[in-house]
Amino acid sequence: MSTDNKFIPLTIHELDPTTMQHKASEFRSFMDMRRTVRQFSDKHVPKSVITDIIMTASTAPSGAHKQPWTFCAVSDDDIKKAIRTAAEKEEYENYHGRMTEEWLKDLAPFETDWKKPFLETAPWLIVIFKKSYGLSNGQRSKNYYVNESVGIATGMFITAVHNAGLVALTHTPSPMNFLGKILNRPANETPFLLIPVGYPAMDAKVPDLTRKPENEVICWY
Ligand code: IYR
Repeated sequence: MSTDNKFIPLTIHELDPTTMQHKASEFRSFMDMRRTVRQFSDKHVPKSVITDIIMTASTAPSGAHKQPWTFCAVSDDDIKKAIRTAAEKEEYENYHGRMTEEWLKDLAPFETDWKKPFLETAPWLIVIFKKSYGLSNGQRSKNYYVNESVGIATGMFITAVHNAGLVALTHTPSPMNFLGKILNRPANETPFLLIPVGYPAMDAKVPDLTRKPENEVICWY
């Protein structure tokens, strides 16, 4: 079938099997060192690094290539404070009645609570918004597989943060509608995740976790 669509040759170079195995194993080990961190340093991280990390995330595949995401990068102290205040208000309610006993028990090993100082300490708060539909000059358009697309972009974002030698926290204040208000986002954008990014605090500690082994994660057919 001939169409008027424009296609260009794919540029990717095939690796020899030894190099392939080496790179796959090395990257697995590197990614296995990624940890979610809750104690941040206030050390400066250049805007250009954050730009590269976000634009890496934005290479993610998306439904019909709509790229249905916006990454809001916040370094302004007043906005960070406003986000912290609003998040702590919701989290206080979550930890004092809105979360089930089972949920609180599942969270106990992580020693989280309603206080979120990292929302002011971390040099950058990245608020990822999903675009449930497109909106341009008042015209609505359809987006597809929005949660899948933004979830993949978020995974690539977290990977890019780790690759830059920085740490991140996938934070889920709930409900998150205050983020759209504080950041003055348009009606088609819904907050997806709030991710502080920076250096870990000098004394940062992480829970002693293990990851599931291959036989619990992979089914071969
Ligand atoms: N949103 C709360 C609670 C919380 C929920 C899950 I699931 C976690 O893995 C961690 C925390 C908070 O951010 O504290």
